[in-house]
Amino acid sequence: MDLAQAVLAGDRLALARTLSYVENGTEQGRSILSDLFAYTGNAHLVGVTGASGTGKSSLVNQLARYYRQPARQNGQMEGEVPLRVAVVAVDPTSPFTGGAILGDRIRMRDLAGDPGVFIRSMATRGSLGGIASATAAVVQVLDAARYDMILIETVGAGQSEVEIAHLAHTTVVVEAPGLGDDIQAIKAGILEIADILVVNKADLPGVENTERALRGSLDLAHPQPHHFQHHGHLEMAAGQADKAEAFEAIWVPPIIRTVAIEGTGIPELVKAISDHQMHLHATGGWVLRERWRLQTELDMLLENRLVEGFRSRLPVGVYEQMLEDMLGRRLSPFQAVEKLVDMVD
Ligand SMILES: Nc1nc2c(ncn2[C@@H]2O[C@H](COP(=O)(O)OP(=O)(O)O)[C@@H](O)[C@H]2O)c(=O)[nH]1
Ligand SMILES: [Mg+2]
Repeated sequence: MDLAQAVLAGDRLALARTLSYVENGTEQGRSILSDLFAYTGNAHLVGVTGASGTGKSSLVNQLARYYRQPARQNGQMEGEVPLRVAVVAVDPTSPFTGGAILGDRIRMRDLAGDPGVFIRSMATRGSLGGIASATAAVVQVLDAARYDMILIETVGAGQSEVEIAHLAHTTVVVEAPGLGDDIQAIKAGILEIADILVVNKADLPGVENTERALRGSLDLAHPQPHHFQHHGHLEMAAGQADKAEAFEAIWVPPIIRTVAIEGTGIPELVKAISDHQMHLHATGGWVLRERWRLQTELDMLLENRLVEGFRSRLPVGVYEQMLEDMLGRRLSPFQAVEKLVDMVD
């Protein structure tokens, strides 16, 4: 049995090996990915992002535990088997052996014996673009390996989260009180990508302030549906059905309070995640996101491939020379690009 078949058959060792090949971008990894791709597209990908220390790993741990409960208790239909859960931790700010990941490992230990859970920390070397495409590939393998929920934890630091968020169907942005006056998500502009907002550490003082600040910026981002909600269904007089439909297509990110260390608010968060999934399916948003996700990946790979190929065809030293000429203000960046492209064509 080859490695791809072993992954499809649920062999964990084969899965771990495949993930390493794929993460390292080896030829073998690419070939297995191509074999597995037809089996992807079933998992619900949930990104969990926010500043360091807000409690993302603790939340992901609780979510995984929740999804693994017998079906009746986790909100699924009676008789259904618990969901299979994979966790992918991406933390470029901490070295692979660093404290944060070690802490995550300890937290995850109680999940580690469960065959329905698979946990993977990304070895985050290389460029952000490289991390994003490696994460996309790892997620695909887990999807093909029939994990229903794939929770992707990333540290909120700006543009890189936006890139990685493109991977997910549902993006959960985590805030916590007491991390300074500014709301990290607003500062980094990641509020725009939030489908669900979590105010974790709701046991700490300042939770009201954090929630109020989030609500304030949400109102700016989603003025219409909020207005609609305020005036309730009375506004839905005859002739306004079109308007109602338009409103229904808009998803207003709910704000959910949690205490991850106690498991408080986890059922509400699980419900919000499942509501969002249903919303996406009901509105056609799921297909749009799939397209968007795949387009992001295609663009990323195409860009990497073209730039790599292009650079390898440039005569040695030319690129550096262009840079020197730009530094000396003898060439504009546009001129440099034209010259480089002409040289290879
Ligand atoms: N008081 C309190 N502490 C929490 C809560 N959730 C997480 N923590 C603690 O906050 C710290 C950072 O949590 P962690 O999950 O590693 O955050 P991450 O960096 O976002 O992944 C740890 O010491 C957790 O035990 C919470 O709801 N309340
Ligand atoms: Mg963490």
